[in-house]
Amino acid sequence: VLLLLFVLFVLPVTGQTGTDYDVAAHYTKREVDIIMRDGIKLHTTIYSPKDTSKEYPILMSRTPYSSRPYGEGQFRSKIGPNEYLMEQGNIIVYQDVRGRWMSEGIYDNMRAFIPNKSGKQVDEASDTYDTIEWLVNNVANNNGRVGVWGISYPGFYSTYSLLDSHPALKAVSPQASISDFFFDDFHHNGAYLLSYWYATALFGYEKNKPTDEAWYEFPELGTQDQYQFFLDAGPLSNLDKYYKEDNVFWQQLKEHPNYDEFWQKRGILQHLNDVEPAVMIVGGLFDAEDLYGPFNIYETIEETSDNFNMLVMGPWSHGDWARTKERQAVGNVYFGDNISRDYQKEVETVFFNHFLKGDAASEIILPEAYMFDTGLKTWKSYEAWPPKAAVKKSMFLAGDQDLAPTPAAGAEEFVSDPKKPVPYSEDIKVVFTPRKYMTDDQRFAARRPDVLVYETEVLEEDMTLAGEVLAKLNVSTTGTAADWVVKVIDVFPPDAEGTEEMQDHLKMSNYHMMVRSEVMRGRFRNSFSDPEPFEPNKKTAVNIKLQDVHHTFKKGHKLQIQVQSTWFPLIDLNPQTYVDNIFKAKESDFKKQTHKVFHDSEIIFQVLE
Ligand code: PG9
Repeated sequence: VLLLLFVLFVLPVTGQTGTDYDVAAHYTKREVDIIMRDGIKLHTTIYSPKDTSKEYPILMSRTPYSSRPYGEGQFRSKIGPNEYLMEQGNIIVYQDVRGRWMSEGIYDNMRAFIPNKSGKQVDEASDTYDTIEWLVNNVANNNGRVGVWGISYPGFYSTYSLLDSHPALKAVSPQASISDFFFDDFHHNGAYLLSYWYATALFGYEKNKPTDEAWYEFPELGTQDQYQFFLDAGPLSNLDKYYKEDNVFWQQLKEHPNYDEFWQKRGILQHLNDVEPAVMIVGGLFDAEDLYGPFNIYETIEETSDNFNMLVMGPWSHGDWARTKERQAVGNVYFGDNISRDYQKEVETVFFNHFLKGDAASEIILPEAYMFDTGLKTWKSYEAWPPKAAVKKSMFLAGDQDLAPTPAAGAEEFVSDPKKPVPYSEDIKVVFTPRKYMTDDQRFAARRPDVLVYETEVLEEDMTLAGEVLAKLNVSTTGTAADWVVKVIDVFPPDAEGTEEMQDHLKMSNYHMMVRSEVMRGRFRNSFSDPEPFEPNKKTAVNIKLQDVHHTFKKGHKLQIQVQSTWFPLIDLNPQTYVDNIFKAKESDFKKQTHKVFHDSEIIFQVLE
């Protein structure tokens, strides 16, 4: 069962999918334990090209998901960032981060960076520095230049490598990188992602010795129906029985419901100053796990550093770009063929070759921002992101079904019932993390009385959104607490057809494609660290910044906004009466309330003229 869970839930996260490249024929494998400055040994697997007539850069990925398999002669099914880099020949290194799998030490989720370390003080930056120092001095045929890459948590360790970076580190590609667990993965704007509850099993338990056997257990829920399971479970405290006391991360999540020092010190954006290595940030525009990270890491480095820094955002879900499948689709929506392979060959390989093998001072043939238009289904290059030509355009939630250029008086209202929450998808199964809902058809939601719908007339010409979407809601509630969810939707025309490539030949007639979505837990509307209740029935401003989009709404389509207050079980239920800590709310705290959204609520788009 554990192996099945690992294959089903964790393997896809790391992008390690099968490949027909014969690794053993071209690489020798060596496993070493590298000693860090505090004496802890980190287990490191080194794949060196068998052709020793040349020198090669070192490409490293540091991971909490295991640098397995172990044992002589065994090779990972896919050892490199992509097959082109494997075929060219690079020294490829994987390392179990401190406290995971075969490495020693104690694990700490999103371990906080320690500025100005001294003596035996350690963090992921010092572990990376010490590892690179050992590699460049002990691995044969290396050319003295090192690259780091990684997807998701390995993306976070890639970003971390930029801090107090080793002089041999020349190119880093943080991909789907976590930047802050209060906005990536486990929370979105303070709302706890209940759909991640399962993942605390993977990251909550301490192992007591280096091991290549899973030491954690996923809870056995007895059903695949995740919506019903969590609805029946009720308050979050009822979930404790599935996790033993020693699930450290589950305890930490419950004890830190606000953006307090526990989360703040683990955020990495605050430390991204004067970055020296070249950086290529990669992410998926439909990445349900880490979308905040890529955009904010790119933007922070742009603001604080003069290094080469580029952004690549494609039509991908979490980690899609590392796979070798031909047909690229997210959920029901098909985007084209060979998109990932073309990116791997023409972007990722070019980036690493330029800075690790070529003349780094020469002009690189890559744009500042390489962005996929998820409406036109084509790539575009920009000199800046967001593009300088983007201009603000306001629309207002001006009435029933009316997304208008001007506000109106009055408000729309709906009853929000925690006992009948809005599903986040029509296909909710027990998953390690939510992954495929980001382009789902939202018609099911549009037809619910507790989802407010506003849309434009049929567009008479294409409209391209390029950049953030800011929802400036004016709301009220009969209660004292509420969550607010805003969804941006591309409504396809009645005659839209599915594509031949779509095996299910799904007709896209009237398809309500979700383009972007975000939640704001209302208590955090003025501060993530100092939450406050709503005053019943008082008109209150709630601003929600939705992550950037790059989407052309084509002529004949409509742009639709949906507003709702539950999004289950993607996020946990809000009791809708104010309690200090929702993780400790009681059954009696959960109450049906009537919410209002006023017609002067504004949605500010960035439109490419
Ligand atoms: N960011 C992803 C994740 C982190 C922690 C728990 C579950 C998922 C990832 O590393 O894939």
